[in-house]
Amino acid sequence: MSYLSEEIASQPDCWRQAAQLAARSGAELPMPGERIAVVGCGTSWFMAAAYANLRERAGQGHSDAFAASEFPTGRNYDRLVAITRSGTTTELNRLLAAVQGSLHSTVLTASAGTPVAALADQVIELGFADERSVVQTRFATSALGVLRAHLGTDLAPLASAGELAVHQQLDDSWADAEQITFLGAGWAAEIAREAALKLREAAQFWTESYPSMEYRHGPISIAGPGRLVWHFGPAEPRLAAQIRATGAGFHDSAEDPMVELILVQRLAAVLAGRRGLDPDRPRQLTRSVVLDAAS
Ligand code: F1P
Repeated sequence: MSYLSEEIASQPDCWRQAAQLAARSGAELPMPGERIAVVGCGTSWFMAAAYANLRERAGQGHSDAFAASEFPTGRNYDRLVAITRSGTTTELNRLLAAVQGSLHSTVLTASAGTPVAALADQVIELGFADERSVVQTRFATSALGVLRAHLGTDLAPLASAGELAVHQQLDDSWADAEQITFLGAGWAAEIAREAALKLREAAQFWTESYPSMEYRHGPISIAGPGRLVWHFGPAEPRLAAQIRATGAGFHDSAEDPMVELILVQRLAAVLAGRRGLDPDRPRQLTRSVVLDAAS
C-alpha cells in the first residue's frame, strides 16, 4: 500500500485531532473583524483560498487569499495567515521574511522544526497530519479543518462521513474517463482546483477546474462522451442538464466538499496504479519547492 493511500484513509482521525487543536489554539487564530490575507503554494494555496472564502461568507471579516508569490504589497491587513506542510517552501518563506515586523503572521505547518517557524509570529503545528507521500492529502484537509473548526464548523460529523468516503465503492466509470473537469461554487471552487491538482500530481491525468457558473463561458467545449464533469455540491439543475446533453458523464453530490475530496484522492491513487506510477514519488515534484537565491 502506498503512503498516499494510508494518508488518505487516516484523514477522519486527523480531522478529529484538528478539532482538538482548534479548540486549544483558538486565541492564536484570526478573530472576527480582523482583515486578513491567507497564503500558500500549490495545495496549500487552495486550502488558503477555501478558508478565506468561508471566513468572509461567515461574516468574520475581509479575507483575501493569494499564492505566496503573488502577494500584493501595499495593502493593509491585520494579519497574514500562511499554510505550509513542509515549512521550507521558498516563496512562502520569502514573503514571511519580507513582512516580518510590519504584518502579524500566523503559520499552520506540519513541522515547527523548519525555517518557517523563525519567520512567523505564531506557529500552529499539525505534526499529527505530516505525510510521507510527496502528494498532499491529510495535511491539507487537516489545516483546513483547524480553520473551519475555528469558524464554528463541527468536524465530528465530517469525520464520520469521511470514514464512509474512505470505504465507499468508487464508481468504475470515474477511472475509465478520458478527462475530468471539476466544478464548484464558493469555497467548493477551491476544492475543485485541489481535486484537479491531485489527479495531475499523482496520476499525470488531464483535469481542469472552474467555478460552476464559469463553466459555460468556454470550458464546456471540452465536455463530451468518454469525459466526466464532477461537481462539488449540488449543481444548479439547468447547468447539470446542459452538461449531460454534451454526452459527458456527470457526478454531483450534496456531501461536504472536504469529505467528497476523499473520493477524488482515492481516484488519484487508483489512476496512478493503472498507469504504473508511484503516487508517493510523482514525476518532477518534490516535497516542497526550494529555490536558489537567483530564482
Ligand atoms: C506546497 C507544494 C505542494 C505541492 C508540491 C510542492 O508545499 O506546492 O502543494 O504538492 O509537493 O509543494 P508546502 O508549502 O505546503 O509544504
